[in-house]
Amino acid sequence: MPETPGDPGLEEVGPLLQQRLVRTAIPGPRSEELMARRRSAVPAGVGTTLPVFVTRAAGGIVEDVDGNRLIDFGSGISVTNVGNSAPRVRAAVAAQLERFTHLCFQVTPYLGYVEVCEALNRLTPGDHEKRSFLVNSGAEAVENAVKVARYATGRQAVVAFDHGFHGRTQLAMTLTGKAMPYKSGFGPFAPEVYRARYSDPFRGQGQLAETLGFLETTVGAANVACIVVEPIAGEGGFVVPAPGWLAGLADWCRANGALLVADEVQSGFGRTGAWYACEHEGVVPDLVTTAKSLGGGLPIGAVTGRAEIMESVHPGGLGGTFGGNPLACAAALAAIETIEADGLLERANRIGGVMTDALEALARSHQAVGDVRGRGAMVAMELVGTDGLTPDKAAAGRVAAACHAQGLLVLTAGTQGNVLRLLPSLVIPDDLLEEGLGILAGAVASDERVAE
Ligand code: PLZ
Repeated sequence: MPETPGDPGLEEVGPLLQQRLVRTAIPGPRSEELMARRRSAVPAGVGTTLPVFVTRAAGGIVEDVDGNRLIDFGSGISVTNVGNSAPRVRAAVAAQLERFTHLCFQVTPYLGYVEVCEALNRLTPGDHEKRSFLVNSGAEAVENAVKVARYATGRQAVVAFDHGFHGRTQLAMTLTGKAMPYKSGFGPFAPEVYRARYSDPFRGQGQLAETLGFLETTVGAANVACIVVEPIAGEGGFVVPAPGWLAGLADWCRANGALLVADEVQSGFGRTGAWYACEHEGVVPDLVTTAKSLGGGLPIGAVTGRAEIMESVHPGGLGGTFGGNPLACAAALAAIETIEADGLLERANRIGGVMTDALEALARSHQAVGDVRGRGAMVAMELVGTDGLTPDKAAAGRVAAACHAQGLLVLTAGTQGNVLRLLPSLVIPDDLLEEGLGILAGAVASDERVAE
């Protein structure tokens, strides 16, 4: 246990030494060998951000087969907010493993599933009566939220946004706003999906009036079942909408009998220093999707919504074989307890403050950093050309590669691929956070020298 809340000690993250170590080229020879095996067994369509094979991971470190220890600023795309070796999660899963691995909640219920739903009903925004049900992934959560919204409203049109990412299944892919690599060649897409402009203050796009005008004119207010929106666009580049935009959508939905679905798969579950990113805007959505960090590393997703909306669906209309798997439920309850007992929301804000200060300092000294944005521990910078606006995807790729070579795992993002996003676990030790930010700053500085 950490001695002070939000200040995890090394004991808490297990025996894996919380120190960066670069012993070989990255990837090293063993990883190269395993990558060759991967290439013969797994299609290239499943991408690889950093081709190192991992043996252990905890706190702020991933250790690879060549003995390198990398600082992890990705946390499995914000899945391991509580760390990828959280003691409570490990213990809860081990205990559940002794009892049973699976029953199927629709066949015979078990308490863990109900407890996760009770917790989500408590933690999601709004104090109205709610219901939740559990699925296996973010995409499945989004698909189900739309199913429920269509059923409850008796309407078909679904509105999504550019910069949006909602998953890789048919409907979730259709809702996603970026062709390559997510949609190109994978059509036809699901019908009755309309795409509006997302609010992007840096580029001055997507004013509320424009978005609402689109809903009224192009879609038709009476046709809209739901608006599916990320409170902060995740894969789209951590775009934080202009203040009031999200609330404007919520008001419009309420006035027009449509439902607001907040896709909090990436932004939720403590990442932004609140349980849900909507809270920063005082917005209470009708339906909320949760996945990623909900399971403390195990696969689980959820749809939470107003009781009257969720109860509209007939018995048997919702579910799935694996949804709310007992091990994943045990992990989720332990992840919730960890966030609450260890003060990880406060820790997300502290981490976010450190990251934002570092990136803003970089933006002041390097013209290539066009924008720094985010909330809590969900922070990104956009790399741009000499005009301060044109997206520079190549620069983002070079900076990420330079970080990887020095043992810092960073992720890119952005509709134009020019964003570097920081998503460390909320239990990353302070010194690793600082060290990683130093490596990133060095990579931006040397890249600018190359570019000149
Ligand atoms: N909604 C907001 O961020 C997943 C995608 C990684 P699944 N984001 C990471 C990739 O390249 O596929 C995501 C998200 C938001 C939905 C999803 C989908 O969640 O658990 O990947 O299905």
